[in-house]
Amino acid sequence: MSSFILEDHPHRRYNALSGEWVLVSPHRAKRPWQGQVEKGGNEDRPEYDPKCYLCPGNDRINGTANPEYKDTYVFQNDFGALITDTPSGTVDEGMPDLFKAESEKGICRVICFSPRHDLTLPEMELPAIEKVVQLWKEQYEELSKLDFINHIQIFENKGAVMGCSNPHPHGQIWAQQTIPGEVQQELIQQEAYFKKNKSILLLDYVNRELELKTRIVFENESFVALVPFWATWPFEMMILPKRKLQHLGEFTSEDISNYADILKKLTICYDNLFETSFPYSAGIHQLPTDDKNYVGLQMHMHFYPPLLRSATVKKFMVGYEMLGEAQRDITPETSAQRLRDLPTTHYKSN
Ligand code: H2U
Ligand code: ZN
Repeated sequence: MSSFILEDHPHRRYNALSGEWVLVSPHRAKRPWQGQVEKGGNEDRPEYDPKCYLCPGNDRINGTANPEYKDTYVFQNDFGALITDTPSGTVDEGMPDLFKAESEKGICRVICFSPRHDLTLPEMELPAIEKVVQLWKEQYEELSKLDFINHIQIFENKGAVMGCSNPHPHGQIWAQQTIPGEVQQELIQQEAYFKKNKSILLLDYVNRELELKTRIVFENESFVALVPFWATWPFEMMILPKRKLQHLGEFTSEDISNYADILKKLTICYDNLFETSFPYSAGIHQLPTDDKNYVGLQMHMHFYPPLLRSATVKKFMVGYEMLGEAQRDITPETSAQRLRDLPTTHYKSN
């Protein structure tokens, strides 16, 4: 029997950030793919859609009119999952170990990235993307001052396949009282790592990745975009800072430009992969705003895209993944190589 190598043999990889494992089956990815690689439904959208509730000047569903905004625009979500005036309380159905319900307060906002209905982040000019990053920073700073807000989740849900209801380029912010589960888990892992190693998990990680180079896709002076060692989704990526950074409030003007730069590069290569507007859920994990000291925490952005083989063939997290644990065929190293090999200009601009 030959000796174990990652590229060839089934194995499990540990996600040091979440504490979960993923089953990797590279021998299956070696099956030659002779099927078609369909291109996506690249519908041409107008710059302005009179029926879009996010376009400048249009009425939203509740009748409020959007201003004639020129770059970004943020408003309170008219159907927010969280509201500010929830009455405080708990319910336990008489058995507190089995039944726990706690009231939750929060604020949900929608951010339009551009007045242009037809654009997405990779198609926007760098200065326009910088304005989005600048707005994220301002929103984090503003919401962090509210006493009842302890966690701020900035995210983008892109593409109909991800349940996004409107192609107008936009993201969301959900700010709330409690630190949500995914973030709690990552905090526990990062603090435990710091306690053991006296260093920051994601900084140690990115420094080693920069030496190895196998999973790096892009880098600039401040940030690295890579396919994590423990990636679950076929083309999952992360943006990581090269130095200690805990939240957007610490961004210098150079960081803002460099963040816009890496966001643009990453989203262009995603679109180029299957020559389609690449769907994903992406979001920034950063310092909770509960005034606690999280010494091991490093901010980062996750990109979770569902596509596997073409603009229409997605990876399903079903069966074994639902009942056992996540599984992938193509290795993260192969995914990174494929993403690195793509042209750096957007396919639509050719
Ligand atoms: P999606 O990323 O899920 O498409 O989010 C769009 C958000 O916009 C959604 O959360 C909000 C929805 O509640 N929205 C408004 O706030 N006002 C509207 O008039 C329509 C949609
Ligand atoms: Zn629009």
